Amino acid sequence: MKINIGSSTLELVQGDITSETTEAIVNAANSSLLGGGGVDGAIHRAGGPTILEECKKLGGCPAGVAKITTGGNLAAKYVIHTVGPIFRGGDSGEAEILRSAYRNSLRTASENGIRSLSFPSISTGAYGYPLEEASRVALAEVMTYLEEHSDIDLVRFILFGKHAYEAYEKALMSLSKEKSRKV
Ligand code: AR6
Repeated sequence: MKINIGSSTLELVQGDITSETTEAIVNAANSSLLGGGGVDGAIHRAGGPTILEECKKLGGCPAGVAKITTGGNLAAKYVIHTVGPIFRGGDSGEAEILRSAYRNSLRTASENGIRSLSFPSISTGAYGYPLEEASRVALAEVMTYLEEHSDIDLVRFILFGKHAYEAYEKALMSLSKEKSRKV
């Protein structure tokens, strides 16, 4: 599924983010930035040891913040590492931290002249954020950023499996409807 926001495109794809050809891919890391499981493990395995070498020099990354390294052996030129919230029921500021992880990743892309980037579904694996809620937060934040900034041409969400893809598709359809009603 694909929608246009101003001159930018927002696209949902089912797949593996390590084979993405956008200029940057976003990693759902942990605060140490020293690797882990899930999408983080997959990115470090596919990208090779130079990504970890660069991460070691970054001094970690608090939840909601984003940092950048090169892409090592990946097709993507850069990896933007961000850290989502650990879900603790929803009343501990998780949504704001998740919004800020997306916003700061997009800002990092803009600051580095990156015009296309791909996101995984941050926090919805090991960190336990329910997919239905996380997909709305993620898409709403990216849509707002693209409405306000024209420097990024393409944002893709790479959803790992049918269940994640369908959750994002449902959220995007409902958010697009809500926006068109407001216009
Ligand atoms: N491509 C795209 N998405 C993927 C891939 C892949 N290759 N592999 C997994 N996913 P998670 P989190 C999806 O656990 O919840 C790590 O250990 C996965 O199905 O990777 O933010 C870090 O080091 C899920 O939908 O990240 C942290 O300690 C989504 O990516 C912790 O996990 C996120 O799942 C971060 O947890």
